[in-house]
Amino acid sequence: MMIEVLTLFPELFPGPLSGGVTGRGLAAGLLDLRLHNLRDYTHDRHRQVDDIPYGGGAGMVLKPEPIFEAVRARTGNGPVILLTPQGELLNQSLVRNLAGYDDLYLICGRYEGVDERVATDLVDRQISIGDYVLTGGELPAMVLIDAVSRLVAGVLGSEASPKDESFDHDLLEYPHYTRPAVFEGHAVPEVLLSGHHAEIERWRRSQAAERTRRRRPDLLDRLQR
Ligand code: 4HQ
Repeated sequence: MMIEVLTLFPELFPGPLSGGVTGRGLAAGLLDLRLHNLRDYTHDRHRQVDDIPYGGGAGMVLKPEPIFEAVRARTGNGPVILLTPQGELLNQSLVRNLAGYDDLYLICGRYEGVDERVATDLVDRQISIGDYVLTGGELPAMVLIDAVSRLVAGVLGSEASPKDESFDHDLLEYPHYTRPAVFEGHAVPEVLLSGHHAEIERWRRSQAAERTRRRRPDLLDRLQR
């Protein structure tokens, strides 16, 4: 899978993507991360990427021309995605959908964001990683790349199995334990030491359901609809 990123800070990448599962995917060429510096798509002496907002107000807005030019120069044909708090919330079902493309093109804003015509007339989707305000779209892009790339065939080794996991059955994960059987006075639940596989399975299902009900009732509401 090829993932292109348009950013004012290409040096932030691969950053945390260079380690672990994603790092191996990149090294093996299963993931092809291509960075584009927004400033390279300007043509004026000052290489200006931003301008003051029409109507006044604080901060600067990214100009449309360099962003349109960069996207029009791309070779891929998968979706063009803008990372923005105004977008649809990223969840595992959206991640699965995105993992089905051969390529993605991610646009990272800075300052107050991008000229609205980028959102209305250039991009295919707007995606948010959560309801908080960051300084730029680069960390959201890395979050999206991490989540998508672990589903790309071959990127995932034995560290995780994308089948039996949180959100793949729309519930939180059951609790996991490893040795020692007693740590600082806290024992591993008896059933897990029993070797009784049917009982263990039943216990894990009920733990997953109960912690979802307590911690994330919104996930259960979504299931009922
Ligand atoms: N941004 N999910 C980029 C975010 C954000 C988010 C704020 C996007 C700053 C310029 N992006 N602008 N949350 O906080 O995607």
